[in-house]
Amino acid sequence: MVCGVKTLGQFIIEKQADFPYAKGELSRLLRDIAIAAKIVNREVNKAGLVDILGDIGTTNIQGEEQKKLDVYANEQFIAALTSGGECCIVATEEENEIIHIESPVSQNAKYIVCIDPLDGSSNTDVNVAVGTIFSIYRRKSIDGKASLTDVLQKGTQQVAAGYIIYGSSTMLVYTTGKGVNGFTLDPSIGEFCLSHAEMKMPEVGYLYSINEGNYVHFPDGVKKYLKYCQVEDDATNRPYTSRYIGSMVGDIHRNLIKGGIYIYPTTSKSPSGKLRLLYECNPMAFIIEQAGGKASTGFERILDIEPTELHQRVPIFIGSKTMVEKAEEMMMIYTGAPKILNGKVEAQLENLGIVGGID
Ligand code: AHM
Ligand code: MG
Repeated sequence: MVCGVKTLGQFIIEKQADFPYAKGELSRLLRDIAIAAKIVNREVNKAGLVDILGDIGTTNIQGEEQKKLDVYANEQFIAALTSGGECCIVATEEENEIIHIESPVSQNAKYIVCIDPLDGSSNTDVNVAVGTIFSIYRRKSIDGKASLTDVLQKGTQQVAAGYIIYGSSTMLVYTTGKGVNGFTLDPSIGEFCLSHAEMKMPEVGYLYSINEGNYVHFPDGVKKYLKYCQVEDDATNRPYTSRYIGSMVGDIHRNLIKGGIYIYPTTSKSPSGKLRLLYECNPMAFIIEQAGGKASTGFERILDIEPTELHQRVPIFIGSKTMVEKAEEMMMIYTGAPKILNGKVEAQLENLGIVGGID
């Protein structure tokens, strides 16, 4: 081992002391996820070489059935969580129903994992960063078989959350509620090594990330916020820079490091937004809050939402605290209750430096 390098495994064991009653189960669960991530990383990296990108059901030159990477990633994470023994239910974005893990080693398992195995997978065809997002809860029920009720917990109940970004380098970033740490995969030793200790998101940012092609479908609050981002104002360093990959992990990872906001709002076409509360929004919100940022629906904190369905979608505004707060203010004024839309709004609009209409 190279002197001075701290691997994810070493770090996890060291941090186990933060949880006085921990018996190592959570550490082993994180280790299982990291192992699957390395396998998925290998396939993502060689995807172009082996033509793994073909449609499901087609046959490759070796006569093997092709699997798309998102299907492959889903299988790898489920397999790792099944053999690891610490997880009783996996809920994955790829499956309609929860998966009960009933292997003999999992009989006393008390953790629930919600996972988006390969987010932004439409980007794999074009060699752009994709990611895995995961969220870990403790089951609430004491005995018997864990159920959907154990999965539908508020984001505040997460015991850990993280993402893996398969990019120009591969990183695993996670939190257990005591700050955020990032590990870069060193391919020469096959280990995630601590590279970004105690990550903090800049409170003020200058990047905004949103699919602006949907502009006509956005609520007025979002339209007004975008105009705010685009207006020239030297004092607040506007106009801000627009950056959108279309891969949530990539966009949020960049904004976490540089400062910025990522928005996927409701649209007239997707009235609940696009992104899933359990697999995407809650874990990202936990990480970003732990790094000093903020995550909301525009009106309420993401982590406070009581889930009602497994694949529930919510709008999300996530990133640097001051940017999210400004967007929330715009949502409250322009998309909130109509009684707020009065003469006072115009005055606030002027204060914000917005000139002209929103269309
Ligand atoms: P997916 O889970 O089907 O990959 O969708 C989630 C992705 C996010 O990573 C990304 O930010 C967003 O969808 C992009 O959506 P759009 O193409 O509508 O901008
Ligand atoms: Mg996704």
